Amino acid sequence: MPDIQTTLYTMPGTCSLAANIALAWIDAPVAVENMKYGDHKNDAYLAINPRGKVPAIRFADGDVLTELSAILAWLGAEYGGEGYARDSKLGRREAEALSFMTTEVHAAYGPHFAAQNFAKSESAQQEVKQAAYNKLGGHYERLEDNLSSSGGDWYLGEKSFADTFLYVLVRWLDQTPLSLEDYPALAAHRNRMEADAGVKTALARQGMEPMDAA
Ligand SMILES: N[C@@H](CCC(=O)N[C@@H](CS)C(=O)NCC(=O)O)C(=O)O
Repeated sequence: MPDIQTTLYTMPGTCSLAANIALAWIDAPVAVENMKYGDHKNDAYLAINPRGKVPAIRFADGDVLTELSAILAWLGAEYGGEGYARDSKLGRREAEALSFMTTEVHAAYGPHFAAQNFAKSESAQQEVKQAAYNKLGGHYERLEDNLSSSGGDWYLGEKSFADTFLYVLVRWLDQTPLSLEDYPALAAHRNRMEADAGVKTALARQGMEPMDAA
């Protein structure tokens, strides 16, 4: 009998969308609770994740799992079947890709999302933001090269959870001075993802729209 009380907590526009897409792809029996921005700092959610960040999964027994890459690994192991098996070459590459996306790309967005944590004055904040965009430009080049050398359809040559996080990161690029026009493989990947039924389901669950896929 599926554990219907296990719940994934998400918030619009955030990296939690990747876990939400993964849920849709493997049809895992996990409920989704999409909070509105701000509710992640309310007592009710802080009791679940005291760091006030999404995503988090709360299990029926009250245990809580945070960190997107750990959540994706658990989903793959528990519900992924052979398609998302972890003890395969694809599984190893997926873990590598998700680590890079988390620790390098996501982390490099720090000054973009919260420049005040890095510098005090407006001009110093602009400087740290610019430094972040320079770094991100290099990261997106690496993502573009990896995707292209895998054939262009899927980040690792086959559909994997790496594609879910890549899609989120490509959406975020639009908020920066970087241009998706400079990354044609990433642009095509975004369009492929937005034609996918699971991505549509996850976007709707999170109250989000596809980007212009023209
Ligand atoms: N290392 C964490 C990062 C989680 C994280 O930073 N989540 C962001 C959304 S993408 C968040 O909840 N931000 C809200 C805040 O910090 O106020 C992970 O990979 O899950």
